[in-house]
Amino acid sequence: MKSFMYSKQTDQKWQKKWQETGIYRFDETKITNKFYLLEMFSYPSGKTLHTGHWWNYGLSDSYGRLKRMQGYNVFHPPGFDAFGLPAENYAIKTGVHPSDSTKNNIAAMENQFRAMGTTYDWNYEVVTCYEEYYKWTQWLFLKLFEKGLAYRKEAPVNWCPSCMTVLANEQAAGGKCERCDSDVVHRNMTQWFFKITEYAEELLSGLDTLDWPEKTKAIQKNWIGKSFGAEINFKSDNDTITVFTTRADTLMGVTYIVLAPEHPLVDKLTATDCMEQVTAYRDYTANQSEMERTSTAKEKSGVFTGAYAMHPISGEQIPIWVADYVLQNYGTGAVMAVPAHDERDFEFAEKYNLPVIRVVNGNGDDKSELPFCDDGILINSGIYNGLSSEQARQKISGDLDVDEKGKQTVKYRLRDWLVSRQRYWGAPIPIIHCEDCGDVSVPENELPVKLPYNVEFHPSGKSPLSSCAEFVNTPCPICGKPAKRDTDTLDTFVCSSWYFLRFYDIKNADVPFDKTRVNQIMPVDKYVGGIEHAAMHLLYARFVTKALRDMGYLNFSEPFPSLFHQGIITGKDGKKMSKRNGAVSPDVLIEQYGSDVFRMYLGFGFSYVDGGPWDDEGIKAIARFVSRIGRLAENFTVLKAEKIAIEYAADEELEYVRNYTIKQVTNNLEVFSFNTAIARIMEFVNAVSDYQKKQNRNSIYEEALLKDLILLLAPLAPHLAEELWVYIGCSYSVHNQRFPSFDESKLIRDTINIAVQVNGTLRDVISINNDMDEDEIKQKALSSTKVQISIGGKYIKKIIYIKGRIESVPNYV
Ligand code: ANZ
Ligand code: ZN
Repeated sequence: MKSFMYSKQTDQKWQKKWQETGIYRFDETKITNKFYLLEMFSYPSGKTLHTGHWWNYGLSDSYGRLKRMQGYNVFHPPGFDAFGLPAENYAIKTGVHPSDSTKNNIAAMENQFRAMGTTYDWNYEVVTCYEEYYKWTQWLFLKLFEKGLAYRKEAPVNWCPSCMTVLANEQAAGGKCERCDSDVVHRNMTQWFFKITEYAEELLSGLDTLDWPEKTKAIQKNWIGKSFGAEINFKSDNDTITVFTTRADTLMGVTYIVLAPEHPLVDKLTATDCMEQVTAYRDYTANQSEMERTSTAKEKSGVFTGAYAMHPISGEQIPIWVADYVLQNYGTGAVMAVPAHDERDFEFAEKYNLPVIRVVNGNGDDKSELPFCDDGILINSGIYNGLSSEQARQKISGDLDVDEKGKQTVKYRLRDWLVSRQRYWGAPIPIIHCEDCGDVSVPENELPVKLPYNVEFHPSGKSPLSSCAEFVNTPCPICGKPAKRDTDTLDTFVCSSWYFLRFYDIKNADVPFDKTRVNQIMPVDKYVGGIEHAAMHLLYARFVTKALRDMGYLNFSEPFPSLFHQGIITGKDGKKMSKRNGAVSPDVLIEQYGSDVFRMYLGFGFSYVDGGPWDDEGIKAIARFVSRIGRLAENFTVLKAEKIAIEYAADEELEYVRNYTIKQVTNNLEVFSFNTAIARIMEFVNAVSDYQKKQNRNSIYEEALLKDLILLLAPLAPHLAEELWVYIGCSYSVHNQRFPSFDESKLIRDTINIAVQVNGTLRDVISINNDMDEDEIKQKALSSTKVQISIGGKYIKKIIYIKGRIESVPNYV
């Protein structure tokens, strides 16, 4: 008898065979049966895969293997998110050009993914920094630009002084740079934005249709931040001033109104004797930028117009001022000023001696100093006194609506997505700036705008590309005059906002994806990745999908209807994994134990949803478990050599365990609960081992048991299962077999134990037969001595029987 062996050599043997036979090639002819499994792709930033990668990609692969064995045509493509700061920072650290280091890193990672034994079909590999990919990232930019969904404006932006680049709001949440944790500062710069706000409502309402973790939906919902503001009308003679406010609750505290200097009503309303100073003030503000005007540091200024407007509730006459801290292009260009509860209004009122009326107290009647800008409880507001700010906003805007004096408006917290970066390692923005023609698209047939190789990429705060004259200077595509290319590159989140659309048409050189093909393969049936992307990648990808749908390229609205987040494996100290805190390189463990021992160890040692701190203590136990399985197979081959049974004879007790195991493992794997699945398989191994100790072993039955065991193992230990499968005499490949199914009827046991309670206290456990009806069960419960004693001859008020579980006999005293 040949003894059973599993090692790293086993892995290599089968990896070679899988590659030769193309077993994981996606079958394009069976597209209607597709199952698109995708993991959020990785950054090729370090040199080798660490345990975290094995965790993310190895176990998700096990899920894909289950789907294959359930008969799905699984589409499981690999990819690399190769542009962006991690690759660039790595290159800066090592002195190697980002393009070279990235290519090397990708090659090393590809090999390791093979060593992991993944089901990736390498014919569909996406690498975002290759020209044939970023050409289409640029195409996406141009499509959005043509649709008015990409635009350029000067804006206060988040600037990371350490990475020397701007960041999206999402990357600067909490005032810290997402990449390096430095404090983010604000700068005014001209930047490119994607108009994600245009889709705010649909991004919000679409969440209801998604099979996503509730927590993630809540994060997106909160980030989109739908809230209700109000527009309120103040009458002034024959004109109406409409103000926009988010604080309708402070309406009774309004002491003046401010119009932006450019507001069209300024000329009309201003009293003759005030005209001179109003005109002078307007000239003065005309020379200032939006930034200067809204700077909090700047001293407030303004002038009185000599006109008044009527308060919509009190009917009082409110003075109308002109001031530059109100902007014409925001809201309605007019503000109701409430100095008691707004910083700017307070400062202004102090300076010009305007009244300050407090209308909101802190909770618990806290009369803190003014201005008090939080929500609280209303005072000095007539019938609204005592309401909370939130209640008052609803009530006041509701009341105004009835009289057509105002209405609720919707407001979102979501801001447009800032996509330009002053960094080298990204897709150049395909725009040419011409003095005469403005911002001009690079013609589609000239894409890609190639990222030049010889550029000083160390960060200086200026776009590295601006120092590259050959890149910058180019004729205007419209008028032919000398013009300049945009020198910013696209945020790497733009690359990943559409990559899932490219995989299935990776070789297409004419379009980013063929419409028919993309609609066949999409949406992704299961998306697996970390929750840290909840308000970034997962939001951007939804936006881009909806925008492309509206341009007629896609016939679906959501790219990822079903999402799973794995937890995080941390270092021994609970912090992000690094060599220092005990992260053992997978290579070492694989060398010693083999890939499947490592994969199963990760699956068994940690809960996939929760993750946890790294600990390699238990890996030996998994290695022993693998040897035990090997011995079961050896014992079987000995039996088979000695005596072949003539007919199949099942062991009744074992049939229960077998069917139970199959049911549990299937259900557990469906929800990524690898640890419980492996625990059930371990119990099954014990049961089979007990069977092998019996005198009258039946070889046909035993073969059936072992086959099921190997099939159950196949998703979790793909090389080991392949080796076992062939070892017991079956033919290649175990991965083309169906996952075992179970017989529900075998799970009903003839006798079951049920608990009997009296007045809610457990008194006895009785054994009943499956075919007993309710009356018989009640009789049996009452005949129990223990139950009799606790009832003590008292009157029984009610007997409740809950099927298969419990009987309760409350008595009446
Ligand atoms: C009355 C009020 C009372 C306000 C109060 C605030 C606090 P966000 O949240 O940023 O949208 N506002 C409205 N239009 C403006 C404009 N064109 N230029 C400058 N400021 C403008 O800010 C909305 C608030 O900013 C509005 O709510 C308005 O001031 C001001 F205790 O109205 B508020
Ligand atoms: Zn031009």
